[in-house]
Order: sequence, then C-alpha cells, then structure tokens
Amino acid sequence: MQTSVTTIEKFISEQENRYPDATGELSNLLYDIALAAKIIAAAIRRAGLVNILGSAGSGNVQGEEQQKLDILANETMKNCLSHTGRVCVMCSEEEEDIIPIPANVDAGKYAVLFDPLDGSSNIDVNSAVGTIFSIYRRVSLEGRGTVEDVLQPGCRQVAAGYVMYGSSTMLIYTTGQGVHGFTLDPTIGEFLLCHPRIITPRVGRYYSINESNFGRWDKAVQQAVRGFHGDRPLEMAGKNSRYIGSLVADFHRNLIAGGVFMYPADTKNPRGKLRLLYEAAPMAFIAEQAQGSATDGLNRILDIVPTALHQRTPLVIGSREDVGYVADTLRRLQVSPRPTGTLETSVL
Ligand code: P6P
Repeated sequence: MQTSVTTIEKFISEQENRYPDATGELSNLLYDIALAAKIIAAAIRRAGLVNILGSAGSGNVQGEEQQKLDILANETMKNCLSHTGRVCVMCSEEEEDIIPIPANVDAGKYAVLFDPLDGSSNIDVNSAVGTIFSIYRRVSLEGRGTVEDVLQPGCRQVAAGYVMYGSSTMLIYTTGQGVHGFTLDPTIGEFLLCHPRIITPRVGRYYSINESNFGRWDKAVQQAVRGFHGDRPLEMAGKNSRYIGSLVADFHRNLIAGGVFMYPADTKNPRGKLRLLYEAAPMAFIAEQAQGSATDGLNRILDIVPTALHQRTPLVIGSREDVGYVADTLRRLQVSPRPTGTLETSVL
C-alpha cells in the first residue's frame, strides 16, 4: 500500500511554509477552488447518465443539462468563493459584469476571475472540458472590490490554474513557484500530487490550431502555420497536428508533451476569439512558469493591460522556441504590431 501520497492540501501547506509572512489566505483560496472542482467534476461525470435518464423524458434534456452544467459550474465557483472572506470581487465568463461579494460578508484581499466551464460544447461528445481560474491581489484599498481589482495585467497574478475534466480530473496550478499537477482520486475525494514542477519541452511535438480558419488568417500567420506543416524544415521541423477544440485539453497536452497552441485573429474574430482575463492570461502565467511562453503573436500576454472584462486576444502559447518562431515569422514578414485591442486587421 503506497503511503507516500501528497494531497493538494499538504503540498500547498508545504509551499506556504516557505514564506514566513504567508497568512494562509491564498492557500485556503486554492482549497476553495479545489472543492469547487470536485463538485463540478461529480456533475460532469453524471452528464452522460442524465442524458440516458433523460431519453425517457424530453429529447432536449441533454441540451438543458449542457446549459445547466455551464450554470452549475458558474454557481459552484461563486458559492465556494463568495462567503469565505478571502475574496473582494469575482469575474466570470458567464456574467457580463463583475460579481460583488454578498453585503453581509467581509471583502477579502483577492480578486478571482474564472471561466467556469470552458469548451462545454464538448461535453455531449464526451471530450475534455475545463475550469480556468486567475487570482490577483486587490488594488482597491477597502470595501467591496471594484473593476480595477479585475482589470490588471497578467504579470500581477498571484496564482492561476485550470481543472481538466478528462479521462481523469486534474488540477494544475502555479503561484509563481513552478507548475504543479494533481489528479483527483474519486475513491477518497482527494487531489493527489502527480506532476510536481512541470517543465514544458523547449520545442514541441504538436501544433494545435483550427485549420478551417486558414483562409481568414493574415498571410504571415498562414506562413507560420505552413512552417509547422514542415514546408521550411531548415527553420522549423514539421509537427503532428492535434486539435480538440477545448483550450484546457489542447493546452494541457502541449504542456506535458511539448507543443504550441494558436488561436490567431481572423476576419471573423479581428481581436481573436479567446478571452484575455480568464483564458489567455492564466494560461500564460502557467506556460511561463513551466519555461514556455505566450504572446498575442508579437507581444507578451502577461504585459497586456486589459481595458474590458471580456476583452479578446489572439493567442500563441506553449513551447518557447515554437512561440518564438511564430513571432520571428511575423516580424520577418513585417507585420506591424498594433497596440493590443486596437487591431483593425487580423494581424494574428
Ligand atoms: P473553435 C471553446 O469553445 C473555446 O472557447 C476554447 O476552449 C477552444 O480553444 C476554442 O473555443 C475553440 O474554438 O473556433 O476552434 O471551435
């Protein structure tokens, strides 16, 4: 019987003990998110069963269940975070405005942003989906949190992570001291350490991009992707293509095996499709902590100063040399970088 298992609580506590001035609030906040992940995972594991049960009833039960799962994940994150006294404000992909803390609860020192269930359209085909979270220290001085506590550049994150509901449920996070992975053991309801200090390979095996958008990309982007096809082997060896259409799943595979994920701007999404605050920025923090990198094609994601809650950005993220190759290709083809968020044309 293996007895050297390390639970996420034990691991976070050991990490915290390295900082004498740590109050334990951030650790407890991470436990709160781990609890939310367990609740969401249990609901997702039953989604198929609901579908089977639902077949005796209305045909659209699964559809309602899909929407319910988005809402359930959002409500679960809010319920696990809002009454703790550790959070001053939240922001969710599912809600237009910032989410205030209940009036009868002390506002804490952290702002938490999340995409509660990213890629949820994949649930009905049993593909991996995920929860993505990002944590900042508040900048407002007291009272209820404000939008300024949320609109911070990614370089100010104090923690970020994601939960992947795949063949197993994994929680990956960083607090700036490396990237660490945990797998949920459903028999005991604990996240157990499985991937301490993840380092992503310098050059990846995979490239992940929705090639059906090829005709809508800028010429420079098309050139960069052709490089991943292997048409300029002296510059970049060809890679295997893998694309699930779920950011957490595509990112996680590349993080472990090495690879680059791209969601460029295109004529349909002139600022890109993915959201800066609760998709690109937390994943960028993780990528950089795993010795990878993340840009909008040219500019470091973590340096972008957000101006809107649901602001979108082009994204190139993963193995450092692959991300650098894309930027070099765009520069070589003289794609002029514009201040992020003001792209008129699909630069990337
Ligand atoms: P497309 C899922 O809807 C999502 O937001 C990300 O998880 C994923 O990377 C992307 O959209 C997929 O977009 O246009 O390729 O289907």
